Amino acid sequence: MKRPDLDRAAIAPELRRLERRLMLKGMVSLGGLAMLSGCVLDDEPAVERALARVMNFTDRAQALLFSRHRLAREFDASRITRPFPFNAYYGQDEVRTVDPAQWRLEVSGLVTDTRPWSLARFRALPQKRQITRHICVEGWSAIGCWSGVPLSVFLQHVGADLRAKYVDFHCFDDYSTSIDMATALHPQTIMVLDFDDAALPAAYGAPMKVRIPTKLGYKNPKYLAAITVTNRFPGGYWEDQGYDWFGGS
Ligand SMILES: Nc1nc2c(c(=O)[nH]1)N[C@H]1C(S)=C(S)[C@@H](COP(=O)(O)O)O[C@H]1N2
Ligand SMILES: [Mo]
Repeated sequence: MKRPDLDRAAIAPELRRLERRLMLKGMVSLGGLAMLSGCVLDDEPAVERALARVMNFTDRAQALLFSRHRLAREFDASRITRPFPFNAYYGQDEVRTVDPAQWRLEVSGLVTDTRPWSLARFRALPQKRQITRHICVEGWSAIGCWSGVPLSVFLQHVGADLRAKYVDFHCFDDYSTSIDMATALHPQTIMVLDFDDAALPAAYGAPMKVRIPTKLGYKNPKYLAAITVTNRFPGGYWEDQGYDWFGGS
């Protein structure tokens, strides 16, 4: 393969910043990206386009490798990390709370029933419990115990079009993320009400978070407020800033 040009002398300072960003994310150098994408990278938009092409390719590869029947590893209770770490795009002193009795989950998009859901309605459904490892791209992981309603059960209740491509999550701390339908239907993807066998604490996403042990930490939304089933690519808070969209763990 002919190595595409990368004229380092012509690289503007913005590109150097971008290259640092790529390296920090443990991805590739600009030269590596030029090789992978077969593009000439002479300005920032060209680099962004090339990066998008490579990430798009790895997302498709990850989606092909993903199996609804391959389970994330589960652990013995003795392995639970205590205290469990807190993380968000802000500090723990800024955690937002809502009255659990007033909270409702908004439902929209490709569903037949858009009535909002109360916590009581989720409590009335059968719950699943898991002890799994949460992996954050910032370089830490922790094992926790979560229980709740499988997302697949909820999607069936609201008459979701299960052939739709995406499930989009919005949170009341202005966070968002989205997943592919195969992951939404995965048996370990659950709408969490309890952490460590007690009501989910504020720090970890009260009153409801979605636990997806087959995905990296940033794809596990806390403080859930709204769910949309859609065919339009939804992105997310970190994904829109360059984190990998598929984000498999
Ligand atoms: N609503 C909301 N969900 C979020 C985040 C956030 O800032 N807001 N951060 C994500 C990231 S990067 C991580 S690592 C986990 C942290 O979850 P924890 O506090 O239970 O460890 O939440 C994810 N979900
Ligand atoms: Mo994270």
